[in-house]
Amino acid sequence: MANSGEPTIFDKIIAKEIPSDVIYEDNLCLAFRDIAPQAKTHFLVIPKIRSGLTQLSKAEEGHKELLGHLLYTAQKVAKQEKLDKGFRVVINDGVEGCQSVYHLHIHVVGGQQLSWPPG
Ligand code: DGP
Repeated sequence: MANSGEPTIFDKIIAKEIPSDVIYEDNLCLAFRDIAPQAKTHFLVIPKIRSGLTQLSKAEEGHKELLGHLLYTAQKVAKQEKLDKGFRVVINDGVEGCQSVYHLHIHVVGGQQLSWPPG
């Protein structure tokens, strides 16, 4: 889907209008398990208020603090999930980056040996 800035499925997850397996929540962000896990552990960290951040490449100066918080939260929840041997953080951006939901999200995958490079 193109980047329209329209509400996405993640707005419904934030509003608890559709169920999700939430594993962390604070005033700024939400972490929940991906519906189509690509590894033994796969969760997403998303801002609760999208504030123009449909994708990483739309980031502006004013988003820096939120971006830092999301990344900090990703590693915090990785620890909570006991990904002690390592994990991978991915942000898909745009069409060629295979982004499908236009509400910024950080993928965290792990819980098994990963390979590199990705496809
Ligand atoms: P991306 O391709 O980077 O835009 O990743 C979007 C991810 O969102 C994808 O891995 C699947 C996940 N996803 C899409 N819809 C839902 C949903 O309704 N619930 C959950 N938990 N995850 C979803």
